[in-house]
Amino acid sequence: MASSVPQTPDGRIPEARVLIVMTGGTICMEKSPDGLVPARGFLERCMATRPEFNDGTEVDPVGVRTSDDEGEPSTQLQTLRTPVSKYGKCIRYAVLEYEQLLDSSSIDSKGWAQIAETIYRNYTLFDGFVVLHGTDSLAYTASALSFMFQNLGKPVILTGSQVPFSERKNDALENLLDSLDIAGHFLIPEVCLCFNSTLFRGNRTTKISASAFEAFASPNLPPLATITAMDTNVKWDLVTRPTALQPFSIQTNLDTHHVACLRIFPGITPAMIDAVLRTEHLRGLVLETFGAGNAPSGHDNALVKVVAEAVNRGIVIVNVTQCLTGSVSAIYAPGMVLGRAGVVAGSDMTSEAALTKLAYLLARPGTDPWSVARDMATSLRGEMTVNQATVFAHPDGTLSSYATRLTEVAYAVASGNADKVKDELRNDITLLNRSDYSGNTLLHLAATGPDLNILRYLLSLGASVHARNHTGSGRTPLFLAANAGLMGHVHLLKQAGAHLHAEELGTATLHARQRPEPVVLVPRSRVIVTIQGKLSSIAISNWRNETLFPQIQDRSSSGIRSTVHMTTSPKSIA
Ligand code: ASN
Repeated sequence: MASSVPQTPDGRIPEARVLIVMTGGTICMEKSPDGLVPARGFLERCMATRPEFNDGTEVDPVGVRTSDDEGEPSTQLQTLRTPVSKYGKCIRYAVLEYEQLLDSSSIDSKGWAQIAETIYRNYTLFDGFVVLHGTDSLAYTASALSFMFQNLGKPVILTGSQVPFSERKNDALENLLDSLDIAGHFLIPEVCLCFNSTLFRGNRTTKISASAFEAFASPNLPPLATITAMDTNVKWDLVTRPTALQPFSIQTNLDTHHVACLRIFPGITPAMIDAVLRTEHLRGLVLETFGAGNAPSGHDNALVKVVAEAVNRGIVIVNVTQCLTGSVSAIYAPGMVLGRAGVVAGSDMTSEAALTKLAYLLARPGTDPWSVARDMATSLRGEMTVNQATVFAHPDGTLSSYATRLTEVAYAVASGNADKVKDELRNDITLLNRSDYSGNTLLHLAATGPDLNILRYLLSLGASVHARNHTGSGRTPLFLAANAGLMGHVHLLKQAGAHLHAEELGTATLHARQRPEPVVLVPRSRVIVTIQGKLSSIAISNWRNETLFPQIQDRSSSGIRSTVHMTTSPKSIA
């Protein structure tokens, strides 16, 4: 990623749009005679007055959808803009505050549905989302949302704080700033939890402290990113991406009223477990067991018997460990016996993930206990570690060898060499969502490339349809395909959830144009151009400048920026 991105060709600073959704929690709380309670007006009270969050520019309000009505956004919200980041972007954001702000101990599946609907309605209007939420049930909300969002293609970053923003020494400012930065700069298409300078996959988290700033941990998966004053280090090889050719959708109903969680303890009796398992209409139980998945067996195996009977009655029972790290496996006899009784091994899932996943799966139409049990043992959103060999090697080499590999695979995409594309990506999947200096990813190239199968292949690997390059307001692959009149490409991208960004709407026509705009790579070569009417050529010395449009910027040594026009189809004359 380029360390600094200059203005767009028309002189504007690139902008990302982020919607902040305020649900309540300590982050927005104020003191009251009854203790800390959520307070309204977060944007004005806390953000507008801080230079980190407000560069002082007057920005137009932004339209937000607050109801299911399609069409024009119904609510106009005050908008602020951050100063330019070191990534060369401003973040333009609004805060959507819910009518009823809650301490998160009162947030349940109704609140999860409300958040999911807000993001779904406003999905095409923003580049990313930040959800402000109390910490008490944050890991549950993060887990639930990860399942409720199907084919999520944009970052959804949940955060909160242990100390209110209004207190002099707090963790709210940093958590919010980090979350906003991630949502505006990094296309991590997951539900994440950002806390204490660390970005976690949401469904891997658990709250580990009632008071420390280090309030969350992800015991069985390293952080997706760590944030220092100098840098944000994203572990791209850990990031999951949607791979189905389906647009973003949500499932808002979860069967939370018919699932339960039970912690095994020394002395627990089979009768106690049986009583829980006979709760009226119970459909699923998360059993928190000892160590690698063990429960007291006793002499007569009575506990296993009540469990086996419940499984036979159609109750899905999932075995997760009480330990913070490690996973359930059948290495000990008691664990194996539970497995034989039909209990699903929950691998290294947290209780939060297991419970919300169970509620999600049980609410899917046409399910039966068998298919729920099967899917509980499958990783749906990266919530559990599945035993499989590493498919892709990690990037090893130096920056230059990485850039060379990126150039090679980019060439293969642009020239329709499907075998080469597959080979390169099989060796190094992290090339998939990398962009060049112009912000173009492989998908941008494939969107105007000659081979529809390459486009399909990249989508099947999870290439992001929402990546925006540095042309104009930031062009998406869909815009380029539409502009080039490639209707097959347009159709496929839309199937995978692509949409035109708010600022692209009205600029692109989804109809064939006579002369497509070329996107061509010309590394280490020269292209013929005219500069102010004179035939000329410019050397393209490295791969960063290689994606050409009919209009490109010449940053020659004179320092004069002039628009250069192609006289012919751009072609390499290396
Ligand atoms: N009770 C608060 C909540 O979860 C705790 C917090 O946010 N730190 O809403």
